[in-house]
Amino acid sequence: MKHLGVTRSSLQPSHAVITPETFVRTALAEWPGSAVILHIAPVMGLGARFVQFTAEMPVGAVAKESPQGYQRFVFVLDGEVEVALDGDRRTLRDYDYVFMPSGVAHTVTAVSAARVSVFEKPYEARPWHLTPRVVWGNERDVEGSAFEGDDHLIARKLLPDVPEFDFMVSTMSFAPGASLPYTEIHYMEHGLLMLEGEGLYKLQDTYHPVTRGDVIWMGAHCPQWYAALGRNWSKYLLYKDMNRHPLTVGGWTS
Ligand code: UGY
Ligand code: MN
Repeated sequence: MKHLGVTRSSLQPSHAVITPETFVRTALAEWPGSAVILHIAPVMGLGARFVQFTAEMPVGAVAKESPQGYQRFVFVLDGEVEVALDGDRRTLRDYDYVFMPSGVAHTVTAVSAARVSVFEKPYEARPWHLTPRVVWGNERDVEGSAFEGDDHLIARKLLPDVPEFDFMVSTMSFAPGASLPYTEIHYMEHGLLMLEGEGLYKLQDTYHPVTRGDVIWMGAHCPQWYAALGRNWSKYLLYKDMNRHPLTVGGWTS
């Protein structure tokens, strides 16, 4: 796909498909020694209000919390990392994850060469809510539910679905041939990483073939629909902001 600059990557006002042949590795001070592929960030200028990146960590690399104390969600793709926070120290591997609220000092240390998928977001506090708590889990231990009644389309919520949390990370698993029941349009935005399988993502007016390793950003109100192709189930990791009034998201007030 690299031949003559050909790529499936596509950046549009309402969405972006970002595929591995266009990934550029960079360095971040909080991730010394790791190669960071910054997929989605407000600097895109398209309205994204969160950050999604992949960190490729050599053995022994140690990452610190994000600069402004943003909330952070870490999902292990390959290898093993040790996460230390609040006197707790846990080894995470294969589809293990941890959510750390704003201001929780922590380190992420690569016990072996590891790849992690990370989402970060400033917390949108509400005076009447408690702040969210630390959450540990493994995607495979999370009970799935049939999405809108379709048992060939399984949704797993990796975080508590309560108002203290201002974003959700979930996985959506599709049997070959299964699809979202209709084209969704909603004010919440998405960050997506294809974990398994392949299919067609319809974004706005374009059908994009997508496969494992691809990243998608869907802005607010981007029309979105997915259908799984191939012979195996496909699965994606999905960030979505939630539980906040649209006139206050991103710090806007009316
Ligand atoms: O719930 C959702 O917003 C989800 N079904 N969207 C998506 O998969 N693009
Ligand atoms: Mn959606």
